[in-house]
Parts: sequence; C-alpha cells; structure tokens
Amino acid sequence: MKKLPKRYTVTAALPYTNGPIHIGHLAGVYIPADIYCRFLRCKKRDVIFICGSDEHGVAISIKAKKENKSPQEIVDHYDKLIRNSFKNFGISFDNYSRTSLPIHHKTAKDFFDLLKSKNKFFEKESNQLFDVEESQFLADRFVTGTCPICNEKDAYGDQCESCGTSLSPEELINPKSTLSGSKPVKRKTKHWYIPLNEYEDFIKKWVLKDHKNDWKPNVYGQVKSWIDHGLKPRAVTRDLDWGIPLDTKDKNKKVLYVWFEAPIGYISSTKEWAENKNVDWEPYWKSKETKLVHFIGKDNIVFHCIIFPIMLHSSSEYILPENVPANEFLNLEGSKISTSKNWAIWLHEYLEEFPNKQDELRYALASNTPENKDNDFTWREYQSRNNNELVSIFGNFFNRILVLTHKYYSGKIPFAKNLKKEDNTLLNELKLYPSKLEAAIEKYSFREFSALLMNLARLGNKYLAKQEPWKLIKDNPERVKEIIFTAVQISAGLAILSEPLLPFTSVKMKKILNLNSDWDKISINSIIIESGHEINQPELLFEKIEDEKIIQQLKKLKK
Ligand code: B3M
Ligand code: ZN
Repeated sequence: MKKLPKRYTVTAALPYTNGPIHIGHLAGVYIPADIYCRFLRCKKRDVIFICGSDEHGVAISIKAKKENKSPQEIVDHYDKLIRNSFKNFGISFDNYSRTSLPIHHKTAKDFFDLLKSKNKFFEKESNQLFDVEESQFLADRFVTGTCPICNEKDAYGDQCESCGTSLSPEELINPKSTLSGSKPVKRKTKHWYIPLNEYEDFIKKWVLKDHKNDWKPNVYGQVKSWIDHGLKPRAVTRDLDWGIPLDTKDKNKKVLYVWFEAPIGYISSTKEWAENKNVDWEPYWKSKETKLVHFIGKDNIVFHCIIFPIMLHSSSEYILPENVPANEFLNLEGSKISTSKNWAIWLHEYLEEFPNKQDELRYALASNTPENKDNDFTWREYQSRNNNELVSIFGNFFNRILVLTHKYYSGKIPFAKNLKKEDNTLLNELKLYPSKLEAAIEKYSFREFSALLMNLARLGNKYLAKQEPWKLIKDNPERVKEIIFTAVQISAGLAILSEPLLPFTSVKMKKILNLNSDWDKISINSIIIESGHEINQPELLFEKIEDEKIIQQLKKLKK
C-alpha cells in the first residue's frame, strides 16, 4: 500500500484577467480541481486548493490598449468578475490571490534573485523584434506569425497554441506586430535567459522515466515531443512597462516574463493563505511529504511540466509536481470556444440565466470532461443530462423514497426485522462505492467519477422499481419497512458521495436527511441511517429544463 502523502498542495491555472471565465476553463481545469480537493476533504486529508488571477502579460496590455484603459483598470475589473463567478459556482479555493499584489512581486523577485545567486541564468544581448511606430519591443502576443513547427498561421511570440510548442519571436515566419500590424525591425537588447537545454537529462529522468506510468498519455506525449525537439534557452525577462520590474530603479522597463513569474504565483498565494491562517507555508512547497498537483489546460503543459519544474529543481529548495493531469479542450456546439468571437458560455452569464443551477452544469461538464481528447459541449446534451439523469434518475429516486417514508412512517426511518438477499446485495454494492469513486479520482478520471455516482442512483431506482413497495403496503407492511430502510441507505450514500461533484445538492440532501456525512464509514458499514432516525420534508433536487430555454440559449449564441 503506497504511503499516503502527509499533505496536498493543489493548484489550478491562474486565469488571465483579460476576460471572464467560460465553460472551457471550468471543464478543463476548475471543476476537475474542485472535485479533487473536495474529495480529499471528504477523506479528511490536509489539502490546500490554491489559485489567483494572472495579471501581467502582454494579453492584458493589448486589452488595455484596445479599451483605452490602463492595465490596472483592466485587471481590477476582471479579477473581481472572475473571483465572484468562481465563488458563486462553488469552486472551493482555500486562497485566491492576484499577481499584481506586492506579496507576489516580492516572492517572484526573490525567486529570480535566488536562481541568479546560484548562477542559473546567463545574460545575453541579442537582436529582438521591434515595432518602430509603437517604439516597443515585440514579444509574446505583441507579435504573431507562422509557427515553424506546425505552420499554424497566427502563432504567438512565446507559444503556438495549436501545437503547444514554446517559441521565441525570432523563430516566427513572417512576423507581424499585433500593435501596429507593421513588419518589425531588429533592435539590440539584453535579457536574462534560463538554459533549459542544460536540464534535458533531468526532464528525461523525472518525466520520461519516473512518471512514465502515472502521467496522462496526452501530457506525457507533449513533453516527450519537446524533449525530442530539444530544449533551448528561454528569456525570463521582457522589455515591457506592465509586469514585475527587475530593478525598480532603472527606467528601461525590464520586467519578468509573465510565464516565469505566474507559476510562482502559486507560491505567493500559498504564502498569503498561510499568513491569514497563521501557519507555515514552507512544508506545502518544500517538504517531500507533500503531494503537489497542478490542474491546467493542455496549452499550459510546457510551462508546468518543463519550465516551472526546471525552476523549482534548480532552486534545490522546492519539491516537484507529483502529477499534472492536464485536460484537452472543450469545444462549443462544434466550434472552438473563442473569446474574441464571443463564442462561449460565460460563467457569470450562465448563473444569471440558470440561477442556482451550478450542479447541473458541474454534472454536465464533469460527465463530458475532455480528459484525453477535445470534446464538445452542446446545449441539447446539457438538457438531456439534466432531464434524463439528474431529474429522472438521481432526483426521482431520492424524492420517491422520502415521500414514501413520510407517507407510510411520518418521516421516521422504519425498523427492518430481517433484510432479504436482494436488500443485502444492494447494501454490499453501496459499500464498494467509496473505493470505486476513489479509484476514479486517483486516475483523475472525473467522467468516471460522475458516471459511477449516477450508477449508484440507477441501482437505487432499479431496486425500487423491482420491489414496488407501494403495491405491498396493504398486504405485507413488514416487507415495505425492509425496502424503505434499504433504499434510504442508498439515498444517504448519494448525499455523502455526491459532495465533490454536486456540492450544492449534497448540502440539500444532507439537510433533508438530517445527516452528518462520513465518507469512509460507508465502506465499513452501509447502514448509514438507523431505524427511528427522523428526516425532514423532501424538496425537489432538480427540475426539467424546457426546450424553449435551450432554444433561447442557441439563438443567443448564434447572434
Ligand atoms: N494565465 C492561463 C492561460 O493560459 C495562464 C495560466 C497561468 S498558471 C501559472 O490562460
Ligand atoms: Zn505550432
């Protein structure tokens, strides 16, 4: 039996504060991470769930320019919007910070100085792309061109989003400034570089050997293809006026590259959390007894599986991530989600149009998580997941049992004299669910988690349909007591085991059942609720979503 980690540090990708959160972010990163952390809390593990806003980077400067606002105004607006929509949706971060805060500027600068003091960087003067009209050096999203690896038309100066390769501006074919559209010239400038090429053996051993079997194939495959292409030195500074200044005194606007400092944002957010809790942050990032897991989308794999681990490794003070279960992309109604084309379902808008239906979306997205390949969200499928599964199976089973308990026994769980074979078969099946669900989580398979939970409700439904207690109540009331007693245990199991995936519904169910939850108890004894226990009045857990609601959403999207 593998020794359990003493504590868990779980991070979710820091969203850029240049736009709202959409369902693609939720499906790929935040719901999986939230299910994982809620599950660990159900198991009473020591876990911190860390995130925050990623507030630097060229994308924010571009947005500011476009809206004729300052970058600070842009990040303040979206940080608030994003923070609120995560909170309303039940993404249970232990801390949500932001990289424009002083604590992050200091933490990132200290990290840079630590590596510099260990001679982990080298400084080099080179010819960089420069936009004369804007008198601005061009890096990252300030420059676009054809990707030299996959020929994608609009690759960026730091990364090609379609093949994921990390690039440098001078590698782009036919580069063009995204500020003025002009053809860039070359200008001399000095930058600090991290020689990633010197760490190829380290990455080969750590990823390609040590994590060959426990990292997801899509992640392992991408890292392997980078290694095969060979790692190159990467600039960790930029000539920009928005970012973390390298040296606050000198005015030539050298800042830390956003992808150098953003992952350090996980550490600053942990420090902020620890300060608020008055505990020590270091064990969560420096102790070998800590399991570090990064939840990200596939376009962030190179930064979380190669660059940031090399930074952590070369500091010789920090631990490395145990796993980076990156998911693929979620498409919407057959097309790629696009912020610029407004082809997205924004989280804050969803909550306005479907108030209190967080779990309905969580369930639809988790059941469809793009775990190993891109997947498609359709409103029709969302409706059928809700109507045919949450309403007709899960909610219907839970409600019928409680209505019968009130009808026959005025809300008191009946005493069952002797359970029959089919009752015990069902109860033994219930006992297996905690470990079945745990196995799915350990594989970061949230689709499986979601399907298993619905299966348990199906078992309950099937049992009720077969036993038909409503037909026996006159002639065989004793048998009905046994049936209701057995079925109530399934309801209680669902209330407890649904917490990671359906947190809002789980709270409702436990309230109705008057139940405290203990995840691990179920695998020992599936009699969760004793006879005589009083339950409260039932309320419907889910309601049907009508066609016109879906048609309205499709119209809105196509507009
Ligand atoms: N801000 C997410 C993105 O690519 C990026 C993640 C940073 S995690 C340190 O949208
Ligand atoms: Zn490419």
